[in-house]
Amino acid sequence: MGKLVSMLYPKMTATRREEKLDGMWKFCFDPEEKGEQEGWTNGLPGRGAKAELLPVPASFCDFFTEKEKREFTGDFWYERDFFVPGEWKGSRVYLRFGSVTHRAAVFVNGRAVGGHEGGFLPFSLDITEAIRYNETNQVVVKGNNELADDTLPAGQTKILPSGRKMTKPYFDFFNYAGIHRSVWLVSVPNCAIEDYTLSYRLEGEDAVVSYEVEVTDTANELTAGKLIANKLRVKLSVYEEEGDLAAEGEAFWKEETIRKEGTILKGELRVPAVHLWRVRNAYLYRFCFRLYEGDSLVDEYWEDQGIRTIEVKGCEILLNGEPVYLKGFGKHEDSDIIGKGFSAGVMKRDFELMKWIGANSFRTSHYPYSEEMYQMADQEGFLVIDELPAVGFMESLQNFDIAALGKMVPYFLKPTTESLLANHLNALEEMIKRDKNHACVIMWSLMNEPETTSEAAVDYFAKVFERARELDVQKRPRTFAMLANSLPDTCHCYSFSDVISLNRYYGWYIAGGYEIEEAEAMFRKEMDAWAAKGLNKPFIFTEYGADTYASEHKLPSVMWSQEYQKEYLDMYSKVFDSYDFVKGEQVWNFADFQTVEGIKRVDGNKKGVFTRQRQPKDSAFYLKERWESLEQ
Ligand code: GCB
Repeated sequence: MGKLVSMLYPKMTATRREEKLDGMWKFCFDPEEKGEQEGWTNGLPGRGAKAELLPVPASFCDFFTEKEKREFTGDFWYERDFFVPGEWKGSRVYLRFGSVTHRAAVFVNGRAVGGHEGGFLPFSLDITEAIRYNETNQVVVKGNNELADDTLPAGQTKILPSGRKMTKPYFDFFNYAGIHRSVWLVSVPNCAIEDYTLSYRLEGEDAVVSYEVEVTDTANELTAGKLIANKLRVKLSVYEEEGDLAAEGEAFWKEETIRKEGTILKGELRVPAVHLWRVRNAYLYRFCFRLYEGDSLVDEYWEDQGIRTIEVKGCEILLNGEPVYLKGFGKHEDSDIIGKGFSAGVMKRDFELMKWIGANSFRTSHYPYSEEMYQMADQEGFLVIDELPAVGFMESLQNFDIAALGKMVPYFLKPTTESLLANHLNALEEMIKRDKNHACVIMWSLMNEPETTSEAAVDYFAKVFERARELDVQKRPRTFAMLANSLPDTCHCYSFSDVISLNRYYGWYIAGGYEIEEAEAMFRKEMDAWAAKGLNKPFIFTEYGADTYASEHKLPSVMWSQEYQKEYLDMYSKVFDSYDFVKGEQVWNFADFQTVEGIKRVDGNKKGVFTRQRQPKDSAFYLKERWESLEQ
């Protein structure tokens, strides 16, 4: 396996080059797992017109008309050629995958160059030793989409009588797979900026920016002595949106700091009369880091970032010291034909709809989204709850048979718990490393609806929550989305959350339809019980919603009709407005989305306020009115 390297988003700068390898790739299913044996690492079967071609980025599932292809579970392979310019000789060359779901092994010119576990975060592989310059090279990706008790997300792989594998997710979205995000060929100097971290403090009209820059040298080990001897220094220039220089700082490595911090350099600079990044009113500075050796430029990297602070104080969520109220959605990366593949067009439409409806936030349920989503949220001033793919830690939730038989094993007592935790902590580290500098990211959601009613969960939670605090320099609030049975008197884990996030379905899964008045009473009873605890923490609703068929109108309402969705949402609005510690409402879901087939789902989950084609249901107009009348 190759070394996992920098998470920085690929960029052309004075010292860096990138080329997107998106487009049509060769593709092959491998149900018999014979790829390696048959030499597919050197190229897939079917040359020229005999090759099967598939677009990247996209899920492979919905292109096909055969069910065994759509539902395919197991190994699948991609291949394409790429050209490496001769001018890149002397620098490091990487392949950078935005995501391959759920795991990948990568081969360049037949040579194994590394891989990655986890389908929703990027990875870069150093391929310098495997490439030929000024020639065509070949990349082959062996993907796999099987789920297990210790994968993120969690599920099972079942073997059908035909010997075919089938996915049984413990979660409620289709197990789309493939190369879901862009692939890049990247060239970076040997001695390079590996990573940087920003945090902010407001002082009167100014902002004090604390920065850390990590430098690596892949050709020579970078020792403290060398850093000083080579006269390495980093200059940080911060530019206004109009291009004027707002602030500048320069830092050298000094004996004392190096002994303490290794090759990480820390510095501070002051941005006078700062333009703060505000909700739905963003301002982005360009942060440009330049690494010099003496007077010559060694590396340059820049990104546009918003300056803001985020904290929780008592029952308030404070952005730049001012309270915010979250209005928005739990979303999915999901659309027709391309499944979970990234599409800039779908992303743009989603932001336009969220702006139209008066939303100011969303949760990346139930996994970290493509990096472009966070860039756009930074730009548009949306608040993002960034969620790990830690979903399905409650086997019985989707596995109704097991639940019915009462064979529920506390999830965190399973023999797989240790490896689950290892995968979880790994994804946590990758997510925070990737997303830590985004102004839009105001909270980490570390799990969705885990099992919290047994004591065994406590130790697991402690490890995940502590690690998140350790890793995030900005110390953003941490949370997890709580399932219906995680109640004030049953949940052992809510105290880990800085913000209490509830997923609630009173009036849908519990007491739906004409019983909605009973649902409301039960809901209020729960809220009263939380109030009685006096937690002095903000509460937000990360899910509430009712399945609604876009074609169904009925007076009086029935469940599944557009009328009922509005009545349901209105009942929730009234309850939210009765408790002053409620600081946010995110409806489940932004749009209808694909799930596994089953008796509870009609070609997917229909709780969308918009259809899967991104057109409004009636409830969209209800929410627009409410959200436009509420303060931020
Ligand atoms: C939940 C889950 C979400 C489901 C939703 C539903 O609690 O977090 O993944 O899609 O309920 O519609 O049942």
